[in-house]
Amino acid sequence: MKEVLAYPAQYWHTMYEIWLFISVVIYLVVFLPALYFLIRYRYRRGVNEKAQHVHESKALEVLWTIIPTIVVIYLATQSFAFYRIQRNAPEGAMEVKVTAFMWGWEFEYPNGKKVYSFFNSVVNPETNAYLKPEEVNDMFKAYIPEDTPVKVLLTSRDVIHSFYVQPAKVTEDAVPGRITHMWFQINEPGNYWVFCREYCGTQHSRMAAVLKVVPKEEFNKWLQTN
Ligand SMILES: [Cu+2]
Repeated sequence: MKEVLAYPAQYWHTMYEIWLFISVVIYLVVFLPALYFLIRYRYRRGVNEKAQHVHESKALEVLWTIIPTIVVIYLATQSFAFYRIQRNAPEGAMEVKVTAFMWGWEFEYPNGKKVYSFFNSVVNPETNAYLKPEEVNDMFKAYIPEDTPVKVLLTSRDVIHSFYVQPAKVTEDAVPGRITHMWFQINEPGNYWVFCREYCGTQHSRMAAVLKVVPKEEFNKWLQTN
């Protein structure tokens, strides 16, 4: 296994860890003193009969205004930085045009080669149950070179669909009459699902495709064949 399976999933993963860490720290900073005060100043007959009335602490108020502000600004800017990275494909990314239709996907590669995946190419014709991605016939698979950023130019032939690359944890709407874009990169060879993520009619639940990630030489060889 490579260290990073896919982008931009890795950014969400990092972001998740940052938020988790900060949340846990805030939780402890709030909860532990609260627990301490709860016990320390609990009601005891004859000892702690009345609550104390404390008026104003400038230092404390400044502190608990400034620290959360810094934390929030950090989370916002860090999230926005990751958002920008995942919105803009790295330079030199391979461009693939993807056209969604009821119900399937068309992939067009830079040299004009096309691959079609239909709703009935991802299921077992007898049971109508989903196949495993590696069981899908290779002729319906969109080959993708490993370790390579892929920029997807996306549109639709009929209604709104959404192109969801599962391992990369990224999705983008495919809108008729418009071209939208997204990018992803998968580092580990294998078979990965793409699903439609916008309800689009009867076969929406089977509107899937398989990305077959292969080493670059194998991809180039495949690209040259019809
Ligand atoms: Cu769809």
